[in-house]
Amino acid sequence: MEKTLVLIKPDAMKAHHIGDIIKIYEEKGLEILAAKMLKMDDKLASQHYYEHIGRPYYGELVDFMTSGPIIAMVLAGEDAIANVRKINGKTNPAEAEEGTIRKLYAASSGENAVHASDSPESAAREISLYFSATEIFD
Ligand code: 3AN
Repeated sequence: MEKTLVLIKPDAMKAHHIGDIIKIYEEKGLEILAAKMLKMDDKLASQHYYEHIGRPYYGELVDFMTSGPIIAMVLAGEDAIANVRKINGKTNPAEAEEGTIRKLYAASSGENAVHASDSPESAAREISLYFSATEIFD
């Protein structure tokens, strides 16, 4: 069983899609090992998005991600990292496949409803930013 970190971003939270999004992951067979609601601050944003520091959209990205509460989850399943990114759809919702979360619920490349880790290294790093070992029920 592989683990991945998922965030439900402020746009999807404000649009009341928490339940819709979690239902999609559960229906695809993913197991929720951890979950919490929190507000990202500038420090957590810089840790989470360190690879994006200096990119033209970084300021906008941090403003958006700190604009309201988010939900962080650890999901597990076979090939969970690739599988969840497929379920989420492409970064730009205009390019996302039908039925993906971003096609259904995202408005733009910036405000795109969900985040998921993109590699085993990112998953381990990102999970540890949000959860201690005792908060993960595996
Ligand atoms: P993904 O979330 O699909 O892995 P990344 O890692 O390329 O996409 O980007 C991380 C986050 O940075 C995106 N989820 C989005 O919020 C933001 N982002 C990426 N590209 C853009 C862009 N061109 N304009 C605005 N925000 C962007």
